[in-house]
Amino acid sequence: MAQTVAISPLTRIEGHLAIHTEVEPDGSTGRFKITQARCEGEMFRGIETILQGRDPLDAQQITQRICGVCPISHGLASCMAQETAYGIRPTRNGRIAQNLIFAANYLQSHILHFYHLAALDFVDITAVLNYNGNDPTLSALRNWVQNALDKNLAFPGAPFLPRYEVKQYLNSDESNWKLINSYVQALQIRRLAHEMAAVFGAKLPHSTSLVPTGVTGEITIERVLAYKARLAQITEFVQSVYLPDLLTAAAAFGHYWDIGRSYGNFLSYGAFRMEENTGENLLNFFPSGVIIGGRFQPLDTQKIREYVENSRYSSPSNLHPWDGQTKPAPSKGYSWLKAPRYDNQVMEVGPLARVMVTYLGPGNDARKKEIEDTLSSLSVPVEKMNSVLGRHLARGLEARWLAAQCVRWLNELELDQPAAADFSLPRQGRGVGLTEAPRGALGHWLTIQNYKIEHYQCIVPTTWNCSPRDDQGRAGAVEKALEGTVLEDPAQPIEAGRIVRSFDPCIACAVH
Ligand code: NFE
Repeated sequence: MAQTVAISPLTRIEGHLAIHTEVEPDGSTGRFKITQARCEGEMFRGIETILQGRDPLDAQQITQRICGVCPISHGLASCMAQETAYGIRPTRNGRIAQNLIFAANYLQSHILHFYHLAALDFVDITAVLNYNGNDPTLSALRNWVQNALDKNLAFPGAPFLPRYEVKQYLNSDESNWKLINSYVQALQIRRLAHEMAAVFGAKLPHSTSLVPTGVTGEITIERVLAYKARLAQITEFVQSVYLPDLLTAAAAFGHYWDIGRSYGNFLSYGAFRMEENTGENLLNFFPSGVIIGGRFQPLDTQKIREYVENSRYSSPSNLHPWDGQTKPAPSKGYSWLKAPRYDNQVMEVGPLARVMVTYLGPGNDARKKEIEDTLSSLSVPVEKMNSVLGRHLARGLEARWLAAQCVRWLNELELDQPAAADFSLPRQGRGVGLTEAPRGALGHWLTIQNYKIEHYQCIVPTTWNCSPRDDQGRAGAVEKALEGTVLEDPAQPIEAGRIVRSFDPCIACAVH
């Protein structure tokens, strides 16, 4: 008989997300299969509405407040939307300094996701109970776990349960212990990444230095060296801790190459500008493009629409973001996320989408080879990238590529040359800023009238991934990835948690 399984709230993500599923017995196996899934974004923000009537220059500050995890991507999308509206371009130093701030935030975000959000789905944290050294963080963690066990409190791996069965975790003490050590080390590495972003970004999480055309600070040798020293430590961590830990988890949970498959349609706007230009169709370090039916197509943003049939909005459905509206209707639909679609298709965005666009699109031969070499070392065909483990692996590859590229960008900075250009605001104009946040395709669409923001719409990565059903009833990407999944035990739906977390959702962003 059909029953419902809910995870509400889903923890170890950003923001408020509930997952409701219907499950049915999977033959006579004693297991259950998800037949339908609903992703419910459970809050409203209204930042697009707050922006109306404000000075356009406020936008890169206000939109950064959409999120504390990926603020730089919002700041940059906003700066680029303003650049196109003002008819200006970044300076060389400005572009590179923005890339360096952004890359630092990416590295921080991917490491955060793997260790501090996702890893506890795979690691038996009780391995820390054997710790008898002097490290204050590990000692505090051990005491916390002991206290939670004594009082039967919720575990970070399963707040809706005392904890999962041990069989769900890495099965060797050595691996669990190694991952717990890395978890603690990763806290320090993320701090370094924030410091590294602040070298050119002035402060984090919400940078005060981002402006259209570049950054407000100067490019000095002290800043270059401060960034470089931190980058060396982070690169070392990515190479000798993050990637090996990722491969340990992949080896132990190999069946997750077959779990969490979405439609296989991928979208990337491209990110990290490689030329002093703005607007659409730029030369980017992460390329833009679309994969539908396994084939690459160039990006055409005219094909984007947002649907609201199942969303908590009374605004018209099927609008392009130039015309998009945000009118809350709390009693309608089942999610505060809209449902963006590209050419009428449901798209997955994020690291996996970028890796697939890199792999199936033109150029980037060295990265294509790296993808192939990594997969063949795991004996996994590229088709299996569309999975829980594929999403984790894509983040690891990106971290390696970005860390290496930052060295080149540092070398390309021109000391004591301007890091931004002068410009004046037009009375009216409109502009679009397209980039790739760590979690995927991010667009800001801006219209200016009488020197004020008349209209502002954002379509955000998690809005794509965690969207509810659209007007045609098609499930969003995460909903699709859940459907068909077999749960060993519906009372402990760890498979569903692992699938949703592999997308690294941020509902604060998604509802913006
Ligand atoms: Ni709030 Fe974000 C990223 C953006 S996700 S984390 O990465 O934009 O929707």
